[in-house]
Amino acid sequence: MAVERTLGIIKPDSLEKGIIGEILKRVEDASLKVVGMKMLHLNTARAEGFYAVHKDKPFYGSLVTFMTSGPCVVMALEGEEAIKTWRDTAGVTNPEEAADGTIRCDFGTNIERNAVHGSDATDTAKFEIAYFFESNELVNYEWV
Ligand code: IDP
Ligand code: MG
Repeated sequence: MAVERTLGIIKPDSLEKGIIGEILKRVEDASLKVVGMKMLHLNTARAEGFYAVHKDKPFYGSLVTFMTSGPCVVMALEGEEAIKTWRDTAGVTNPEEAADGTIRCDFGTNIERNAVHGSDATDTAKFEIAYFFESNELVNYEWV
């Protein structure tokens, strides 16, 4: 196993529900360490750029509208197999299909308003972390 970093987002629907803390608890319970964190209210251009891979999908416009509808929390998360660990903790895209105990099962509203984002691969994690964080905004510390 290898220590990796991944990009997580606590999406605007979660902020509306007042569950930032509940989600951060899931992060740390999954042995994922927050090594970067900031609150942002994405504008259209920044949300479009982040989700550019989906620009030809039918849900792209609605997704961008949702992601710009309110603030979010972006997080760089570090841990063993962080990319898979965070996606497993989040659950599959559609909350109706997400396994019991996952964030999306417990807190997601629908396939669009699904509580959190997680990078899906090494290259996307690198791109997505750099999309929101300068290298000097990422920290190192040890859990003791
Ligand atoms: P992921 O977040 O599980 O990786 P993606 O397929 O990368 O899922 O889609 C990005 C985001 O777009 C999802 O998290 C969700 O918010 C939204 N989304 C995905 N599929 C649909 C859909 O079929 N309808 C509406 N929104 C969708
Ligand atoms: Mg994805």
